[in-house]
Amino acid sequence: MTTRGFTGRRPSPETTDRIPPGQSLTEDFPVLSAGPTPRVRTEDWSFTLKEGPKPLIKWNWDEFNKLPQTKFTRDIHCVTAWSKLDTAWQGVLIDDIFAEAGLEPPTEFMLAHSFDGYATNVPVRDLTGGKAMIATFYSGKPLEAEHGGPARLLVPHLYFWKSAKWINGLQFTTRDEPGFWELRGYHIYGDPWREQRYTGD
Ligand SMILES: Nc1nc2c(c(=O)[nH]1)N[C@H]1C(S)=C(S)[C@@H](COP(=O)(O)O)O[C@H]1N2
Ligand SMILES: [Mo]
Repeated sequence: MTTRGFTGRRPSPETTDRIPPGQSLTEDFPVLSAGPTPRVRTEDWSFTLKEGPKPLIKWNWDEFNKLPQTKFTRDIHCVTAWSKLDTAWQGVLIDDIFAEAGLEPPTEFMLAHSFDGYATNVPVRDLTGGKAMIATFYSGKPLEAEHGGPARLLVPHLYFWKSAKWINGLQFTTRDEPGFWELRGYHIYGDPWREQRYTGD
């Protein structure tokens, strides 16, 4: 049997390779938030790097947007079982944030913090090496509030709950401290290729 002339919506073998176990492709972009969408005005926005309780450096919106910009096209995978291919983002790499701050990571773990009180933990090595950014544009347009605008963390190789929307800072922690969903049964790390959905997976 041949599938050469097949013109339906079945994913190509190449696409199938990009969908982690238990996931299905979606064309639209679902919105998932634990609470109501905070409306953060850019004049009220700031981003603070902290080591434990100690602030290291803080940028306002205008200062932050002068940092080097990077474009980034990646597949994203939500723990509610949808995956979306080739999503296009623009923002500031975490590498460039650390470089601008003139720091070497003092610990191995971070917590991302957001304006809605949300938090999520990510190892530093998953944020560096070009793997993650603070995104301010999606698909060529300023990031919409529902998807975390004005700025969200984007860590596309982990389940999407790690990509904190409405981010206002990153905090170095000495231990891998669970965030909002990790305290409520989600996996501490969240690798979609190993199906690390829930604690103990
Ligand atoms: N601040 C904040 N970030 C968040 C959330 C949230 O409730 N608050 N939800 C997370 C979850 S569970 C998912 S799946 C993604 C959803 O992002 P989206 O709404 O852009 O699809 O955002 C993550 N980031
Ligand atoms: Mo989610």
